[in-house]
Order: sequence, then C-alpha cells, then structure tokens
Amino acid sequence: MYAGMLRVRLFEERVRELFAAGRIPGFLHTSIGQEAIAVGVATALAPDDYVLSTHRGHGHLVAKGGSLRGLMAELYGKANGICHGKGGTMHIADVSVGYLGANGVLAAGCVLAPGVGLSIKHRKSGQVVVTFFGDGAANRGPFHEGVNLAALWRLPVIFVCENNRWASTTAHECSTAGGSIAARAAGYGIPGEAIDGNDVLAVHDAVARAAGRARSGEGPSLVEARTIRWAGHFEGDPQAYRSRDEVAEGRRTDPIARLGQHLEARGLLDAAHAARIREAVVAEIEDAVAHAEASPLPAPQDALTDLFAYYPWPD
Ligand SMILES: Cc1ncc(C[n+]2csc(CCOP(=O)(O)OP(=O)(O)O)c2C)c(N)n1
Repeated sequence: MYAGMLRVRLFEERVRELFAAGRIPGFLHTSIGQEAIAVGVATALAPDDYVLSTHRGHGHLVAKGGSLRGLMAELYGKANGICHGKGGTMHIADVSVGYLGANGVLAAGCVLAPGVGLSIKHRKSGQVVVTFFGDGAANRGPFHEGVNLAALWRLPVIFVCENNRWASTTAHECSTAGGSIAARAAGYGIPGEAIDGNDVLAVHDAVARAAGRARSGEGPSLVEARTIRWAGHFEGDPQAYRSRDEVAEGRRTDPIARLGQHLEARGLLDAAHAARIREAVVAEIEDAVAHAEASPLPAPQDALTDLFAYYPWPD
C-alpha cells in the first residue's frame, strides 16, 4: 500500500512537470492527496474485479495494476499508449486490468456500474464492480438512478464517492443538501458509510466489507471517502475560491506520510527501506517517461480505426 500510494503520487507529480513543460497535451486533472482511496479500493479487490473511473482517474488505473509505460505514452498521445494515443488523460481504458474506463461525464459511471453488475450476476462470476465519483457528481441524477437500480436488483456494485470538498470551484456545503452523501444510501435501503479517505487502511476495510456483501448476493454499498485534493481542479486552476490553509491541512493529513508513520511505529519500515522504495518507484516512472518520449505519434491513416464497434444485429 505504501509503495502503491507513492507510485500514484510520484507519477502524477512527474506528469504535472511534463504538462507544464509542454510534453503532455490536453487538459489535466490530478488526484494528488487522494491516493489512499485509489489504493485502499484496489487492494480490497481481486485482479479480475472491475472499476469505472472519472476525469481524475490516473491513480485508479495505476492502483488497479495498469502499466506506467502504457499510461504515460497515452498521456503523451503516442501510438504505444494504452488506447493508442486516442484516449488521453480523460478517456483511458485498460480492460486487461479491469479498468473499464475513465469518463469525462460526471456520474456516468454510476449508471454504467449497474450494467456491469448485471453482467456479473448473469455470468455468476463472483466479481464486483466499483464506480468512483466525486461529491459534485453525487448531486447529479445518474447517481440516484444507478444506486436505485443496483439496490433494487441487488447488483454487486460498490459506489465510492471521493469527497474532496470541491466540485470544481463549488464547495461541498454549497451544493450538497443534507451534508452527507453516505446518508443518501438509507433512502435506497443499502449500507452507507462515511470514512476518512486519507486513511488507506480504513478505505481498504470499508471496501472489503462492501465487496464481501456484494459477492454473497446482498447487493450494493455506498462508501463516502472524505479527502483533500492538493492541486487545482485542473492544471492551471488559480484556486481563487479556497484558502491556502486547506492545502496545508491536506499536507498535514498526507495519507502516505500517515501510513509511513504507522509502519515505522510497528517496525515494518525505516528510512533506508523507504528510500529504496522511492528509488524503485522513481526508476519505474523515468522508464515510463523515456518510453513515452521515444514512442511514435499515431499514424494519420489510423485516425479512424477503433472509433466504432459494429455488432452483428439479428435480422
Ligand atoms: C455532466 C457534466 N457536467 C459538468 C461537467 C464539468 N465538470 C467537470 S469536473 C466538474 C466538477 C466535478 O466535481 P466532483 O464530482 O466533486 O469531482 P472532482 O473534480 O472534485 O474530483 C465539473 C462540473 C462534466 N464534466 N460533466
């Protein structure tokens, strides 16, 4: 978990630098500060379980086992990227690790997840699907539609809300009636739990409980993980809507430092070991950067491949 969170953090810090240097095109949202949620969830799942992600989804993919090389090349828009450079940061997908896709449409995963859950139920495969979404997305209709259907049909879905206090520039308390997203679960007759999203062990435990419930046919759960995003909503966001104190609070409650202290107190980690972990993570990231830099751009004649899927319709 410690190495996993550090991989997400250092990967995204490097991506910010590369974006600022003009190496990565497009529009970028990072999840720095929120790593405990991605890693706590992924470590509570089996490799063949599914996740549906958001516009802030690099960490979800890295934690689920996505390749740093494939992701970095994708962010560069290169042909060797996971989606051959056509997805970029907000439309990544890697089905080989159960990552069914990032999504730029807020709460879209909440209505896709019951579909995945229904497929799991019909196939009796024993898998579960997690859908991540933000506190802002929880105020959109698809959240309610998705939770309702999953609850009604007892589908193996885990709704994980990453409540980072902001929906772009709008504060949680200015947009969310009732104050608690977890409490909304009661309206649909399913368990809803608000947890400290900067405590990776708490996230893991909550999702492990929800997964156990889902696998035994008891249906969906809602987990609201409260956290703080350290960077802007997007790269370049001047953040005039919040005080610096909040970022300082985020750094004080840093999920990585917190787990590090927990491990040190139990004699499971020391400074030399932590340095070795960091060194290995940095080497992996630099390898991914070199790979992305050396990869070719997609060929113009491939522009229209993979854009449409044709299904044989019955006559
Ligand atoms: C349906 C829809 N409406 C509006 C937007 C524009 N938009 C992109 S991110 C965002 C805020 C999202 O807030 P939240 O769901 O809390 O996620 P966070 O960005 O905090 O991770 C908005 C309004 C969008 N992408 N999709």
